[in-house]
Amino acid sequence: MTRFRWSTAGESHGEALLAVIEGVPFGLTLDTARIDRELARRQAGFGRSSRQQIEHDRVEVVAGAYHGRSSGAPLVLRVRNKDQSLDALPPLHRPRPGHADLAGAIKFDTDDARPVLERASARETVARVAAGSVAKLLLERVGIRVEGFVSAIGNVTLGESPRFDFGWVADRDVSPVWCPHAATSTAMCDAIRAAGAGGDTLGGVVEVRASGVPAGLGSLMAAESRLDAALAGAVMSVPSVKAVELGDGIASASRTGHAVHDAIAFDGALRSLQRPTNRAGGIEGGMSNGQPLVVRAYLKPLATTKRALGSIDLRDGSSAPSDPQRSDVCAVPSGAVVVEHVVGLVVLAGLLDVVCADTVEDLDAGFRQWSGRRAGLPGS
Ligand code: EPS
Repeated sequence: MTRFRWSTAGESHGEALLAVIEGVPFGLTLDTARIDRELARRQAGFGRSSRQQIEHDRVEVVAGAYHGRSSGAPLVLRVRNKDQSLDALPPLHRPRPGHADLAGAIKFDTDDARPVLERASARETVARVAAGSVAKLLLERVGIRVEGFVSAIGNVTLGESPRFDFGWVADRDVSPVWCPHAATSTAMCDAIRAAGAGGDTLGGVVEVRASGVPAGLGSLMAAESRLDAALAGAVMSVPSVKAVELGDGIASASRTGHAVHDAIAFDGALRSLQRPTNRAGGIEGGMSNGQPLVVRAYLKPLATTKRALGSIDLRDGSSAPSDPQRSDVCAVPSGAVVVEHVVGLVVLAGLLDVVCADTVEDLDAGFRQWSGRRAGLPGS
């Protein structure tokens, strides 16, 4: 029985985006100002469309609270859209290659892809960030921290991987593209500007790190209980993500075992296991291994391009340029925030699988007991 799960509802230009979160322990202070700050991070980032000037995302707790704290009931969060023009918007007959338009129109047997794109829109990620903010509030209680950054936009790549101590967060937070390196951020903005000027779009790479994750989340025993599979599935479900990498997964495929696997050591004085490298990205055998998690997501360029792509009119099959919609040039900075929150949701689900917690106090005590028993050498 999975105790913790979440889902979202809502359309890009409908009334609101909603998140339903089940399994939130009783007694969590629902810090809406904190959730709003995370929503603001998602909205920011150079390369977004004028839609972000219209929307000012604010969370409302609709259900599952009692005097500002979680009540143990399903928690329902709502973020209202300011642009609620859904029923007044024109039909979409000319699908955009790379978007959900065509496959969705075929699936639902309609020549108007409007309802498809409304739900496929990355606006839905507002609800994921709201839900993920609640997950992060719970994770922070037990010392788990999850942070994301942009490591590439188009062919502009962050040269050096930031250290594992989160010292880079302050630099990320002053970057217009959430990249913790000033000169690279400037080059990324230039690349976005150039793509936009040519009526084109850009993708990129985001990286999420999670520290304080104890060893033993997830399980090797069944396919659906593997933490790596859960992370890959959840991150892949974020719009635009086309590939997910854990640790140095991609480079590992072309290296030898000795160049890939992280040696195991034991510090007798500290009575703690040590891994001098973390190429596995904190997961071995589908389980967390006590090292920081490293999750990378590769985002394709947005499918809505001002300069149209080749398409057809669904009503008669005639060649026609794809339907231009108001859109972003690059949403990779937002993607870093979204993937960060999705990773938080998966880690929390893994934690609540091993530490059963009806209340936040159960979570605190259960975490201490569970991870305390697993410190030092196993079986000792
Ligand atoms: C999106 C298209 C744009 C984006 C939107 C995602 O919206 P609009 O068509 O209203 O200009 O701005 O993202 C958001 C609104 C958001 O808040 O992230 C798309 O087609 O996916």
